[in-house]
Amino acid sequence: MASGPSMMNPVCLVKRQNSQMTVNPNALKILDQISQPVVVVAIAGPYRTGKSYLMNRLAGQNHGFSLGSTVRSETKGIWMWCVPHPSKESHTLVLLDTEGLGDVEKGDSKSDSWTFALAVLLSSCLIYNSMSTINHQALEQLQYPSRTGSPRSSSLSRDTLQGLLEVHTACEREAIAVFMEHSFKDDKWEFQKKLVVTIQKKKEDFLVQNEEASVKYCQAELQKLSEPLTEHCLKGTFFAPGGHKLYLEIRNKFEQEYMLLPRKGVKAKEVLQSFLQSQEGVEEAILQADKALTDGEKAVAVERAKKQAAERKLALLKEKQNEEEQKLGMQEQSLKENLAQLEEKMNREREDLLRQQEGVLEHKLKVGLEGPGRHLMDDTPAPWEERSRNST
Ligand SMILES: Nc1nc2c(ncn2[C@@H]2O[C@H](COP(=O)(O)OP(=O)(O)OP(=O)(O)O)[C@@H](O)[C@H]2O)c(=O)[nH]1
Ligand SMILES: [Mg+2]
Repeated sequence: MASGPSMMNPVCLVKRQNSQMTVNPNALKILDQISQPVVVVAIAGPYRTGKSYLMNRLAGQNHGFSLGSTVRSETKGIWMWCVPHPSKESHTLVLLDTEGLGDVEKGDSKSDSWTFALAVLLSSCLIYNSMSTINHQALEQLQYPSRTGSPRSSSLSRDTLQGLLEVHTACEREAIAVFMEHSFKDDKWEFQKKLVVTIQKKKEDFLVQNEEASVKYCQAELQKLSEPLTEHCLKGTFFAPGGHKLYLEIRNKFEQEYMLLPRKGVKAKEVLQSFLQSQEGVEEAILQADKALTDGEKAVAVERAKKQAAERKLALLKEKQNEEEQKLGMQEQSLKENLAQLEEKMNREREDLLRQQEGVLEHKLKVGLEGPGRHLMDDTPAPWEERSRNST
């Protein structure tokens, strides 16, 4: 049969001395001996907020993780207590109590980050414990698990506009969901509008950054690949009979190499186009200087070059139009996403309100039927009453 835990008291799992953290081998041995499935619950949060107290209660005990009676932080490092799971049979509950964050006497915020990161990574469920409201610093720290947990990479997708917009849509959906979860009394959508503007601005910044990165990369690569062309021009090898044919061969090879280059990004064609445009005069000069060609052949070659240039311009124009349409489509989708999530939130709130009203009604009916004073005579304390009695 799978073996469960047999720990009378918690043990230190990760010891912290200044900024050095070490794992306690004895704690690892205890973990090794557990063959049952485990549920790992870790608690983290500001120092002196009752974390150890709460973990003792989760273990079904009043003692265990040591509680401090002064304002100095009590728990150091990470402590572990493996107990039978209270509701899941043949499961072990691994409780991890961590050192309080933000103790100025410790004077080392790096170990705070390590403690918090370890709590996030080791646990299957993380409790963030704090007194009163969650402050800005807490929110910053809490962003960490969502960032590590997200499978999406934050690096820019430089290949296509579509790719970048897809990443943006997923991020936007997440941002709106977080906003909806935390917003309240935003009756005139004042804050939601601000969110829309902020997200839009961020998206535009990213698009600009993405374009700039692409231009920089393409220009550098183009410079390298076009070296043979430049060298021949400088040496004058193109300005000889058969020079135009040689020029076209080398230029086509350069174009092919450039096209095969990976990860050029959104500005690949535009950068190539402006390079080829700058070459139009050069080609014309080489063509006119080429004595191996008859006037008729030269005229045909000029026409061909003009036609190719016009086709390239048209293709680029179409692509730009396409991109504008994609951007507009995205804006529409963003608006829809905002409205859909807002509607969902309003429906949820309406349902909650209805449930609350039904609850109040039911309670009133019950009190009315049982007669006044019944609830006053009932001296079984509610869980929260019990806790405040114990702790005062
Ligand atoms: N009144 C009251 N006291 C509490 C409550 N929870 C904990 N305490 C008391 O507050 C003191 C600090 O609690 P701990 O559980 O040690 O706090 P902690 O967050 O683990 O502290 P550090 O380990 O130093 O970060 C102890 O004396 C507890 O008995 C509570 O809900 N109400
Ligand atoms: Mg503690």
